[in-house]
Amino acid sequence: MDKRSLCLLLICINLCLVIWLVSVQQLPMLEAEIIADFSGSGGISSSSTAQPPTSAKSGLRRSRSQPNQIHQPSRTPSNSNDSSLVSNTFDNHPMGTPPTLASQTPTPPQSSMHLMDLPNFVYLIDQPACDKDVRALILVHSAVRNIEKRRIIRETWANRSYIDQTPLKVYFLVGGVSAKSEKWQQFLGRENHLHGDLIQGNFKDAYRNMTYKHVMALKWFNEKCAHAQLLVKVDDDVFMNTPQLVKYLATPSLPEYSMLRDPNLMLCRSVHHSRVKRSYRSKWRVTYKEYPNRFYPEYCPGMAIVYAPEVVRRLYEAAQKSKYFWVDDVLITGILAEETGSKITPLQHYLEQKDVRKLVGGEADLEDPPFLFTNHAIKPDESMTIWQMALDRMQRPLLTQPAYSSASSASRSAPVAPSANISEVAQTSSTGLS
Ligand SMILES: *[C@@H]1O[C@H](CO)[C@@H](O)[C@H](O)[C@H]1NC(C)=O
Ligand SMILES: *[C@@H]1O[C@H](CO)[C@@H](O)[C@H](O)[C@H]1NC(C)=O
Ligand SMILES: *[C@@H]1O[C@H](CO)[C@@H](O)[C@H](O)[C@H]1NC(C)=O
Ligand SMILES: CC(=O)N[C@H]1CO[C@H](CO)[C@@H](O)[C@@H]1O
Repeated sequence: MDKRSLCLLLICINLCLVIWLVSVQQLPMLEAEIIADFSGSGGISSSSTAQPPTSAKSGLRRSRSQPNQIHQPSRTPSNSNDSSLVSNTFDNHPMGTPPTLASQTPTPPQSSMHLMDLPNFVYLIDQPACDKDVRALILVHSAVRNIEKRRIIRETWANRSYIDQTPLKVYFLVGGVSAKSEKWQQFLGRENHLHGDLIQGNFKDAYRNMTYKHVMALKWFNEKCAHAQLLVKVDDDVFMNTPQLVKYLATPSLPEYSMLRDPNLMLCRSVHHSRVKRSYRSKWRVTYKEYPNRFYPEYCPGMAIVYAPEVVRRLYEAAQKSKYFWVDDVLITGILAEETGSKITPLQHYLEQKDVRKLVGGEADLEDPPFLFTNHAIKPDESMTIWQMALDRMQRPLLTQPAYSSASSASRSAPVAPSANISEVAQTSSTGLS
């Protein structure tokens, strides 16, 4: 009896010791990883094992990373390719007048330049503010290297020949590449030159930096598109049924029409009672410091979320003051939504993997059931097939005329630089759709 309880006590003490040791050692580990990260290959994927930033550690993280700040244009005026990238950005400025080259001078521009705990946030690639007729802004979260996914999306549900005739606007959000991957930056510059649809922040594009991207989406909408009725946030492996959204926006007799006008809308397939991953084996382990509770609050998985502007504003303001937590959807649509009293509206218009297979296999109709989003991990050929079905359904011969001329003519008084080249490119490279 006595021995037994003594044994138990010893085990307890041991356990406590182990826990304490692990928690104390996290800091030096983090430091080592950051040094390795920045002196190492500098590739985008090399950071995947880095510890997520927390507010307790962010001071350290910042002071270490600042000298290496990736493609901070104001710090690298000597790099001609960087400055050409920046001037390309300014060509797209809504007013058509380049700001007084703040990027070339060491003084930062006056508007709020921080994004959560990042003090020097800037857009490395930017787009003009939304036209008045934009009703829904669709921001697609994409990783720098997901060129193929962006290509498929541009060929299908975000095809400009279609989108430019609708009140929708689609942009892709990417992060920065490390200074050593300049080729990728040049590639992105060219991609944007062709398509004019990238928005790039200067935080490193990394899985554990997704919260920056999400808050950047809120920021961009808030500052450049707040008159629109909706912000749609999707991942680049989701098929978004854009014609269906257009229909809902334009048909007052449908219940969805009024649902999408709810000023408190935050629409998604929410997740309840999700347990926090604590396993030490998991690459994506969340520490107790990062998030202390056992379960997350109800939240919207990031793959597809529809926000009303008022909700975006509230969440953005809360996020700017919030401690960084790398699980972006939990932080923004769970924790901060709770904090700001934003409720989730359950999304019915959604296709599971098996429904996608049925649809693609011809066993179901595009409108039966009607959907706004598919599950994530959609395959290219599935996207192509569903888009072809959507095209077949729309009677108008949408895609016969030269791309982009009709829709953009009305609103474009500002000189948007690449438009001439875009149509050229679109015509010469229209090999894609089967
Ligand atoms: C800029 O990019 C071009 C190719 O696009 C390359 O030939 C040139 O060396 C680059 N210049 C600098 C300073 O990196
Ligand atoms: C949009 O669709 C048209 C017609 O199917 C196609 O020729 C074009 O390449 C598509 N646009 C893009 C950017 O893929
Ligand atoms: C996130 O971005 C910041 C700013 O660019 C960078 O210092 C940090 O290392 C990035 N985090 C990861 C995990 O790559
Ligand atoms: C590649 C290409 O065609 N570039 C053209 C883009 O548009 C400008 C101005 O319209 C031309 O000067 C470029 O030659």
